[in-house]
This record gives sequence, structure tokens and C-alpha cells, in this order.
Amino acid sequence: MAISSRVRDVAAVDPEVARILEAEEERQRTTLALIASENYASVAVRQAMSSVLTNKYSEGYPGKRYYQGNRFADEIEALCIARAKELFGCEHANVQPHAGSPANMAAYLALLEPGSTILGMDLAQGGHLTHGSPVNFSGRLFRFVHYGVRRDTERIDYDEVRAIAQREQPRLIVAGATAYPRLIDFAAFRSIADEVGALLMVDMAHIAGLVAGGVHPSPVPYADVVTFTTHKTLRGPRGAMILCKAQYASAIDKAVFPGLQGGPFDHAIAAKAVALREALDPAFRTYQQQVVRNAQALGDALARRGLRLVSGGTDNHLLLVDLTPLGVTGAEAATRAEAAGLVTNKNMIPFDTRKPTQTSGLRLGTPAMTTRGLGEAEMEQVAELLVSAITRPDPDNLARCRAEVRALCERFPLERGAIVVVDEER
Ligand code: DSN
Repeated sequence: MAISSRVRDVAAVDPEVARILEAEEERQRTTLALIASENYASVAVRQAMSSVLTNKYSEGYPGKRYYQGNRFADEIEALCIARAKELFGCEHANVQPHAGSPANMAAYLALLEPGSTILGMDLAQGGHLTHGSPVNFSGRLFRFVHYGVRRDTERIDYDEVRAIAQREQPRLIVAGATAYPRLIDFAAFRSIADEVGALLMVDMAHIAGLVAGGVHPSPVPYADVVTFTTHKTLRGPRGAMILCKAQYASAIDKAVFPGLQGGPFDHAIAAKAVALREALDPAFRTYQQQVVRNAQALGDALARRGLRLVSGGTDNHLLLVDLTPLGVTGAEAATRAEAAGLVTNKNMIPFDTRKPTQTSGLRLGTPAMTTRGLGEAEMEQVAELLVSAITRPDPDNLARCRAEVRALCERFPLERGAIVVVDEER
């Protein structure tokens, strides 16, 4: 009897794709992810992500859909919104953005007209592409001006931000970063925005989990709009959300749909709801505290081995290492580290003289390692292996490092998460 594709798993339907997925799972199980924006979503999150809601179209919002059959799509989206409001204490939440870039675009389009002036953090000093890079929609559609960090402290200088804001008179100030290891002072941004009559948007993609876990001050009381992705420190599925004050709710909702997106990804919304449920658990706070402790322990261990940390250390989940003293580029270091099973990314450091494809820096993060259960003691070992792989990339040493990383991965295994598969023939 023919087997219905409904009840066959990937391996039976498409062995080619199944082989690649298995190989990727093996890669993730046997290497350590030190990429600051990555994490391991739980089996529950991944089950929701692969659920039957992927089959549904539900343009609109709960109770106001364009198609029939949305009773459960409404229920899941309303639940997700309620959890987002409970977790972050915000007045309104839109849980439909497919990713961080469209969330930011929707926020800009909700608040401004194309051509408006926006003040954001320079990508080369820790910002994000969507904060006004000339090669991104943001830099093409809006007049972005930028702030960065001070050369001596490598931290945001709020007096400088204020001076630029007074000079440029932006209609919107964007706070938030992808490679900034220090706490961000949202109250200071709010007062600068008020001084120049600007709105304040915070892109908290990197720190959403830290905020939820109470280890980074929340931007919600200060910002008009907050955007974030759900798959970084928040440890949910790939996707994004927008939080805002009630007065911007309608403009934000209209900018997401029909302004930018069509049908929401209801399966992703279900997975976001599960991630929020996990983040509301007291254990999530403990996890986030450990993320920061691990980052500080990793930073201390690297500094003791002679590496220079941008800004001298970290307050959050990430570290930016300046490789200049080692005479190695970020690209070389990242390749050597990967050969040892330590997966990182090259990154510009403030005032970098190298190109983005080379860089002088390496960005490291602890969210994923902490999810596996590694603690401060293991950060010492990770630092030793990382420095060893970068400074002595001969095959014997890389093989020794690789073996030690494999052993660490076996001690701290990933949750084995086969998606539910109905294994029956029809
Ligand atoms: N790609 C993300 C990061 O690594 O920080 C930003 O979107």
C-alpha cells in the first residue's frame, strides 16, 4: 500500500535532505557554539515550530481575519501576545514579524516617513545593518546619522550622543547593538530623545533574554517602541516581536500587516508562545544569570592569557576580543577556532582598520554554551582551547583541541529532540 506523505518523516520522503539535517545535528552536538546571537531552542519550541499551524493562512489579527478557519490561530496568537505583555510588562505586543529586519522596518514605517532623520549606532562600532547601513533598506530609505563609542573607553558616550542629536535633530533615536558588551543606559537615551523632541526605539534583539531574566535593565519603561528577535538570548524560534506604548499600537500593527507582511507564520507564533512560557519560568532567570557569569568568567580567563577585551570586559552575554596584539585577523582566528570545534564569528572592533571580511576582532557569546550546562569552571577550559587553537594552529595541536571540545560536548550534551513523527504505514 502506498505510504501517504502525511505520515512519512523526512528520511523516508527525502533522504538527501535528511542526510544534511542529520549532519547538521551532529555538527551542533559535537561543537561548541560561541556565536553571541545563537542558542539552542528546546524540543518543545521546535515541536511547536513544526506543527500543523504551518498549513494555515490568517492575514489580519485575532478576531479580525480575512480567511475562515482561524479559531486556533486566533487562540495561539492571543496567548502569545498575553505572554509577551506579562513577560515584558508592555502595553502592546505584535508577535507577527518574521525576523528582526522586518520588525525594524515596520517600526520605522509606523513612526516615520521615508527620508526622515534617524540617529542610530554605527554598524562598525557595534550597531546593526538595519540601523542605517548604506547597503541596507534602512540606509537607503532614511537619512541615518550615527553615534559610536569613545576611542578611550570603547563605551557609548551619552554626551556625544546628545551633541549629535542636538546637531542633527533626528525624529527617532535607535538604541541597541549587536556587538556591545556593556549595559545600555535606556534612561539616558530617553532623556536625550526628550531634549530634542525625538521618539525612542530600542532594538533589544541581543539582550531580550537578559531583559526577560532581569539581568539587563528593561527598555520597556523608556522606549516608545521595542523590537527584538526571539531566537537569541530569548532562546525561542527564529522570528521577532515588536512591543510598544498603546498610542503606537495601531500604527505598528498596520505597518506589520498589511504594510509589510502578508500571512503571519502561525507555527512560529506558537513556538514564540512556548518560548515565552519557558522565559516566564523562574529557571529562566537562573539561566540568564549564568549566561552573564559565564561571559565574565570567559573574559577573565582570556584576559589572563593576554587577550585584550574591547571595553575591558563585559556586563552581558558577549565579549569582543581585539586580536591585534596576536597579529592574527578575525577571519584567521575564526577559521582556526572552528577547526578546534569552537564556532565563533569574526567581528569589527571599534575604529577597526581592517575590512569587514577580515576584521581585527572576534565576537564570543555564552548563551548557547550555558544552555548546554557549561559553567564558570568550563569557561577556563574553553578559553585555554580557544587561545591555544588561535595561537598554535599546527595540525597536532588543533587535533588535541578538537578532541577536548568533543569531550566537553559529550559531558554537556544537547537535548536530543526528534520532532514527533507518526511512524505508521497506510
Ligand atoms: N546576525 C545577528 C548577529 O549575529 O548579531 C544580528 O542580526
